[in-house]
Amino acid sequence: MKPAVPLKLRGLRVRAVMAPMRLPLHTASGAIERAALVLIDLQTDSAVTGRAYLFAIAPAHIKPLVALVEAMGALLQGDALVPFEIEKKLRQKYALLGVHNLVLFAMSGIDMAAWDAYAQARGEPLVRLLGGQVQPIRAYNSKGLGLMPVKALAREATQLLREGFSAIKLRLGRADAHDDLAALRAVKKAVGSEVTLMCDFNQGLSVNEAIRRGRMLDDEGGLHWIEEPVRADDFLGTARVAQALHTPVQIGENFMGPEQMAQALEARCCDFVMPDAQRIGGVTGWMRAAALAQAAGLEMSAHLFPEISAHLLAVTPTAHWLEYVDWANPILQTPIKIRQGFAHMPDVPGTGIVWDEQAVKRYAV
Ligand code: SMN
Ligand code: MG
Repeated sequence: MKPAVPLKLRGLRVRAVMAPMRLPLHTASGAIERAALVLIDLQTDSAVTGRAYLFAIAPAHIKPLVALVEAMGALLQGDALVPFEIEKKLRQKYALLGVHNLVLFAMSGIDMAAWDAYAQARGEPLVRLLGGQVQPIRAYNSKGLGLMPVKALAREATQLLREGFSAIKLRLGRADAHDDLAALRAVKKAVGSEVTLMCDFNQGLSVNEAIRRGRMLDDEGGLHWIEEPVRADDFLGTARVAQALHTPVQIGENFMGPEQMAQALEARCCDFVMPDAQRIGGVTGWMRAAALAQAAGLEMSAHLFPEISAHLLAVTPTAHWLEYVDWANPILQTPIKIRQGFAHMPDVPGTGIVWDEQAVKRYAV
């Protein structure tokens, strides 16, 4: 029997793991070799437990992130499990500290776990609860292809396509622009012209250098988008870059909530947007961001979190690409399935996130 609704929030259990990554990620703004994940179990007054994970980027950020989620859990204890009300309360309580960065990550994690519980309690997959339907979502393989020697890049690119994808993303932003060009050429040569190829500078360039390198990439051709060429919150600078280039400029993984995305759209600074569930405000923030993208007529992709992003893109009017990484797979009972370049969300109640408890123990920190 389904539990009575609304449920009440009994507490949050917060744990952390350092999960192994099969391919490390070397970006222009630092390397990631293991996945620092914060796991949230949102316990209710019924048998339902909502689950979500956050990506702390580096081990040093785990402690403060866990502390924030726990502090918010204490504030919410006994409250009704109503995601919009939880969001309203947390935004009000954290107004003086500022709803950005780690605070916003913690709020987003709780929001995602709350929606998971909310959907489970109603016996529906998240996508259906949001008014959409279970469907395959077009995905690119975003693992690997970091700042590494050109020979290894070509090999890795073909290997990534063999996992069932026809789109991949190359990290750029080497000290010398010609080395970026050599990397792009090597990958293009290895994969052919049928493959969709994105690139990501991870905020590594100045505005002037981004225009210079972007023009070089324009001349070379074959890129689907140029991602985060300059500092993520420099919307005026990004706008100058986008205006100077033919290749679409993509940003959005660092939008801090829909309110900051609105500022980026106001500045008309990019051609595509790709919010990140952990920074945009979870499911609640994503739905607001999706409306902004629709109003602006911009294609919207997702950054990381493929398990929940698949549900979210299925209810995004201008849905574009899902970014596939397998970083949470080592601790998930049923990782999201990829077939012929599409992510398949599971038709089970909630998001489908269930921990492999033995693995969680193995990688616990
Ligand atoms: C990225 C940034 C930070 C963590 C993981 C991945 C990268 C991406 O910018 O878009 O994949
Ligand atoms: Mg990126």
